[in-house]
Amino acid sequence: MISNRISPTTLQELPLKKKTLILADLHLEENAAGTEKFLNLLQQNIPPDSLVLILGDLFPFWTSREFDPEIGLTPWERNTFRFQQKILKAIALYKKKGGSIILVQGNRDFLFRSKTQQEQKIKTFGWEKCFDQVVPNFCRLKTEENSVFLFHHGDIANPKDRGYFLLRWFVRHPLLRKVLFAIPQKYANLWVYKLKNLFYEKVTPVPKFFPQLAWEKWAQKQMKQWQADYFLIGHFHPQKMVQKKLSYGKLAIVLPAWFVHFHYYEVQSSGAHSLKIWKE
Ligand SMILES: [Mn+2]
Repeated sequence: MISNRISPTTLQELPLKKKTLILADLHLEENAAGTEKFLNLLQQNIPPDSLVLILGDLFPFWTSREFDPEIGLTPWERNTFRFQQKILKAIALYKKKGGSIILVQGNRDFLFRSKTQQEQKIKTFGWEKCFDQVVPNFCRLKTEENSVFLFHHGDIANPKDRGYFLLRWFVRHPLLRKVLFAIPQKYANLWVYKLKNLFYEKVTPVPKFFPQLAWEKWAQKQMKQWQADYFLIGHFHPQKMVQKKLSYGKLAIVLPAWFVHFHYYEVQSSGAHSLKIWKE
């Protein structure tokens, strides 16, 4: 029932750059190595004419509304908000200097802000300052040699993960967004943290196992629908990259999480592609 209502039907085409760096599941936290490496990646050594593609779950939990850390929050929560603002500002600076960065929405990225006039009166750290695009579902990249790379966060790969389907439907619901923008800041702050605790600690903790068969079936279907040669997702945090050659000679890939060993995938405009580790 739920899966029908939220079945993904949209596809966004990505601009082809000389290099596309795909980072999945960053889960950026304060004083974590993954955070330092990510800031380092933004601050140096990315060649011009490249694209950073965030494949979902930028933080353990965040929304694009600029909450007031001084209101109604515990010290730990205040620090979390301040930390996130610091990272978002670094991303905004990277973009301001001419970098390209696109976010594929994961199950931990809440983007409540829409562009209606009413909501624009609410103070937000608009995602427009940080990302060239935010992709809600699938996106696709065509290389010079016409090979097609398809991307998705991957949280709907396993139909048995009812919690994730419910979560996805709920947090993307326009009504929830309206409510969270309409109520006073103090209550919005608290509600967001209540939602976080409800969903991420009780209903859907980090996936415990990798549903190989469900993923293969889903990947095959999506690759056929979107005419892809390669299909990359994150979400499942495998220890090593998972690869599956599908029956018609196409390749489905599950990327390891960035925050573990700083893995990312690189696709060049020529079509050359490989898994790499950020060593700076
Ligand atoms: Mn995820």
